[in-house]
Amino acid sequence: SRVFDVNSNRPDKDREVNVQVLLRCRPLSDDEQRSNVPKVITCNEHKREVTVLQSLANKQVDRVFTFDKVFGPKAQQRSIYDQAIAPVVNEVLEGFNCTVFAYGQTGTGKTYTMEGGMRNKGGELPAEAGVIPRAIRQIFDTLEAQNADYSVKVTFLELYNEEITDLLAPEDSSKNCDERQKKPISLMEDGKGCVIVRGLEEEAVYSANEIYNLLERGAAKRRTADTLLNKRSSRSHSVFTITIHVKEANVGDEELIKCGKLNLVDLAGSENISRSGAREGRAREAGEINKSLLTLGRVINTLVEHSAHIPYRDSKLTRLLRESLGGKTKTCIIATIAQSARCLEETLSTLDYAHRAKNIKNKPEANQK
Ligand code: ADP
Ligand code: ZZD
Repeated sequence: SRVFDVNSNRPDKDREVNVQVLLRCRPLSDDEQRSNVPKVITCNEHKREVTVLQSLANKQVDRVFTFDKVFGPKAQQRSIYDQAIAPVVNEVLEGFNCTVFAYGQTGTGKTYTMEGGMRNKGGELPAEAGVIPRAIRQIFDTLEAQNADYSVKVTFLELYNEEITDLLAPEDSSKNCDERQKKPISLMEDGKGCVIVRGLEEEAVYSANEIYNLLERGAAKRRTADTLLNKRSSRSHSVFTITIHVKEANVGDEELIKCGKLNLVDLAGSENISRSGAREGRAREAGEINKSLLTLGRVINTLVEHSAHIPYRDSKLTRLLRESLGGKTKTCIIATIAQSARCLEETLSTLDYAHRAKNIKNKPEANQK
């Protein structure tokens, strides 16, 4: 029996869309260039192919992977945004929920892609600005030009060791550092199967500049946490969410409100769940197993294998992003890799993971009230 969507009279299957998977390869760093490490990656943007090639006496690797889009080492922040992310943000403005994940080994450019760097202050966005600041600008530029009533809210959280930190929580100077961190944040189900993050600061914002100030607060807070705990950033996930409500023109007596949500997720380094059993054993002893990242991988596997039980509930990250994985959200994954032979093993594991994720299907639905 086929299920029909009452709104469109189309078979349910027709609404299925695959997760979009993009691949970005960063250029060699100055250090890598100086030490003359061999490159093992070639990107063909036109054919959307990545080739991994290494010929050593005792080890041959020659593999080709195809993705929805491929961005080589010369690709600029702006061109990735314009080609791959701007269409996603347009969907959010049309009332869809969308999620962009960055996945890859530490040091391959997840944060550079999602956040970017900041050279000059104020006014224009720097050329190094990443997805988050560009999405904010596109959203406000569009909303301001539409001349409609709208509201924009943002949240910014970090998930480390299955604990959520609110990166936007205002500093309370009357409390010491420990107490400040202890504001309880919990995940709750709302009865309709949606997860709500309770205790999270949700800021209403009225201009792109106002959000940049919040980002600064968030980035500063994260840096403090970083110095308190070494290597935290490679093991933590950060989730920036922007929610938009737009009041469309009145249709008769009824008010039409479009609501769209954009999640921008910078995942922990993929080396944290390396397949090597020995490494996992040692990591587990050190309490370093990244439950959320491990569960994300399992959720992807079970979705792709069409298994009956999908272990969403096994971690905070997968509870939080459940709708993005097999649900009603449109999802895009940016897999990041480096060209260097030194990264080969992790690169192959990232490419396999990303390639498998191409098979996930979602059923996006616009939210209209
Ligand atoms: P990750 O978040 O995956 O650990 P980062 O975003 O911190 O990696 O990137 C590691 C370093 O490489 C940073 O210094 C960053 O500025 C640089 N980098 C990453 N991607 C690029 C790129 N495409 N072009 C230029 N520099 C990059
Ligand atoms: N990647 C930098 C932050 C870091 O790791 O600290 S770059 C962008 C998105 C989310 C948070 C911060 C930013 C970032 C920034 C830097 C410094 C102060 C505020 C914000 C940024 C970069 C370019 C344009 C806008 C914001």
